[in-house]
Amino acid sequence: MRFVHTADWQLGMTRHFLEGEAQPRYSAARRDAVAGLGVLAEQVSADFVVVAGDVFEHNQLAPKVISQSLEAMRNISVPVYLLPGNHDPLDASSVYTSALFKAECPDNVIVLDRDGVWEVRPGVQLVVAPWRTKVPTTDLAAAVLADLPADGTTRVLVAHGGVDVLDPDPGKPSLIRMAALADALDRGSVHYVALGDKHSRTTVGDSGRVWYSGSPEVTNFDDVEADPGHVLVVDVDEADPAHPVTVEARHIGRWRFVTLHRQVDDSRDIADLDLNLDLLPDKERTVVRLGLTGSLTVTDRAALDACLDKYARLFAWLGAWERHTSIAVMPADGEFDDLGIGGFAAAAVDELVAAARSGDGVAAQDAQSALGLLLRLAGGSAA
Ligand SMILES: [Mn+2]
Repeated sequence: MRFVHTADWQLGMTRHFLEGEAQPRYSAARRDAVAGLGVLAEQVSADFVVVAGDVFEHNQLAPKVISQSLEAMRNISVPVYLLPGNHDPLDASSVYTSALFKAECPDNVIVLDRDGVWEVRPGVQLVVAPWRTKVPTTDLAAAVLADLPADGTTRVLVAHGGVDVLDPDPGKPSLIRMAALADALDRGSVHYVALGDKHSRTTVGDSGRVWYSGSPEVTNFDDVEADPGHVLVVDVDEADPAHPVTVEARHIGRWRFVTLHRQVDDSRDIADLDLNLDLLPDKERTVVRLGLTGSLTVTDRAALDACLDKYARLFAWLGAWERHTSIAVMPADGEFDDLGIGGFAAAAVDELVAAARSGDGVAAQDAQSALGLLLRLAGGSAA
């Protein structure tokens, strides 16, 4: 038996920093990832696709998002099982019970809206634990695993949320307890655990049978999501009584969110940064967050700004990670000698240099900005 395990599509999600045409392109890429699963499912002859929660970003979606999402799922020719997660729980306002969803839901899409066992075909079952509220007060997975027999049926548990061994938090009663999963696997009452919630591909424990697939398209920076962009192709050997599993990750994501930390103290460092940015492929599908620290002359600061302006036009987004960015700007001796000005203007420049060097908070910053602008307008080496 072979199926595709995916999760955390979070369709309808927006990223606040994406502006203009980047946001619709990103949304379209995430729908395309879903539609692309049809091709993958066919390639690997998967029997079905299971989405382990957070199919949608939330329950209050624009009608267009619901229609387009269902259309993408229609392109997957095999059954697609959707588990409601913490973002899209089966509460009174659930997207899954909305009139539009019900009217347009394709025949191959099945919402796992009932706890417990769902038969995929004789001998193969899903055991599911849908979220009914955003804050469950129990371990939903443990509840559906209790009393499940080991009777030779091939079973896949489909659940959503954190596992206690990865996110120990005694104040969170909804955490999935690894002991309950391990017990069910040891007994042979389930053979694979398809989890959702972590957007990074992650295996839990050492059985090789418990996985978070991660999100098929990146949703956050690399410090939060180390390994997004995958779906898992899972094989369960039904002929072998132990039902061994094989899990193969397929990378299908096309966007990247990367963080670069750089020390910039002179023009060489800026040239290096420029080269690094230049070499990043697929700029229109790449989001770059920069953590820059260092101390620059006014000329070099202007060169850095010009470099960042250039790449901000090329990447889907490029900007500073404020928390990790701190650049001091200090006018160097003789930096403004070649402007070809004298008299009143030269005296004003001297005053600005003195203010910039004073380090006196806002006034110093304003002076540094004014000097940088002056160099750029004067067409100095920086520009
Ligand atoms: Mn979640």
